[in-house]
Amino acid sequence: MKMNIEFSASMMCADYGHLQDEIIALEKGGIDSFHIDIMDGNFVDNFGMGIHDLRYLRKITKKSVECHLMINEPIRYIPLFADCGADVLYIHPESGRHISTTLEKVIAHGITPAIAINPGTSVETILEYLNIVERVLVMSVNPGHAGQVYLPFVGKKIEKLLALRDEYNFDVYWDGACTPDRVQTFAPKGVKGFVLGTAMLFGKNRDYGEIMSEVRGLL
Ligand code: S6P
Ligand code: MG
Repeated sequence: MKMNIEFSASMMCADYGHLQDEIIALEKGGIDSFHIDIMDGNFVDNFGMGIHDLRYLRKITKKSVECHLMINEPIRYIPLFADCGADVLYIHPESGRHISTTLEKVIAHGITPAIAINPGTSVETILEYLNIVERVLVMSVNPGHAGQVYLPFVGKKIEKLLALRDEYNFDVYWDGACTPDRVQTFAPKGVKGFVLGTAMLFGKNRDYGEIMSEVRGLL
């Protein structure tokens, strides 16, 4: 039986000269959702996408739009993200003082609560949050930039997290340096979804549909 895996396009890697065409081509190519990397130049050493990008995407697509918040004190901005139509919010445990309060606020605004963990953050650090979240986004590269090298020690952490799914009821997602062979290895283990960026989807001069059907063919 085919696995039902969710593939999300990392829009930070898209061609900004033709954003609407990109969204349409990705949808036609079979992408399941859109991933927006929001950065504040402080939590990470970069500026990614922002609230205007979220508003624009929300206007163009009916698919799920998830926001990965690489910003300090995200609790301050939950109503703003709700107002702009975010479907999922990924929160980093290092980004504020009261992360479980932040996650409860996400739920109160009707958004899917999710946590994102850096390569250097342990499963133990986020254990209690597993009682609250529906998803854990495992970063296989450090946050802040596309096109980085995969950190292989993250694989062990993914296995550890997967073993906790029944007890805590959440799904594991992958973000960073996602290649077809990593999908082929980790999807059968139980990873539910993958964020696709420059390693596999963007800047390849290939039809998105072709890439997507190739990767789905591996499952
Ligand atoms: C990194 C960000 C990611 C990247 C994605 C890019 O801070 O959270 O979502 O955009 O990893 O993919 P790739 O294939 O270039 O690593
Ligand atoms: Mg991301």
